[in-house]
Amino acid sequence: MLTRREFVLSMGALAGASGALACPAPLSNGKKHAVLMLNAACGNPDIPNVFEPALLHVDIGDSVTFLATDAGHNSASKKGMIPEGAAAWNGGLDEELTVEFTVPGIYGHICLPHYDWGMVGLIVVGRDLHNLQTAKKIRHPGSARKVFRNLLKELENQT
Ligand SMILES: [Cu+2]
Repeated sequence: MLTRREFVLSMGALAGASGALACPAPLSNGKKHAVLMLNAACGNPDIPNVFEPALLHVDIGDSVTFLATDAGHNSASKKGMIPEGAAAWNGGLDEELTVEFTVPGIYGHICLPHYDWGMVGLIVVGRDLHNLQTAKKIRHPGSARKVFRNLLKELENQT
């Protein structure tokens, strides 16, 4: 069992050693998960500004650390796209933020500087899709519309 610090260090080393363009190994360690904030998609440099993974399933009570692998990104929950009763979050630029997920459901999150570019992601807690229809109704600017639509479609296809 790794401590949180060791876990984050290993995640950072992993991302650093392989470079932003390589696909990292699964970024989960038991109840702890990591999402990389990247300037370009893993394995596809033509897609700029991404969360990796963009769609992540975790169990109730798990935590997710958003790692500032590349500079200039943040993670913030998207209003209307988190379950009722869940706490919103809004990380600072380049902040390594850890969020604990105790309320089951779908969580949409965005990078504020690159929201228009489609730097968005979904975290699903406890395989619970009760707020799927609510989340689908939220409107988004620019490329975020398409990326969220594709992620939500991918999620629906998994079930
Ligand atoms: Cu960004």
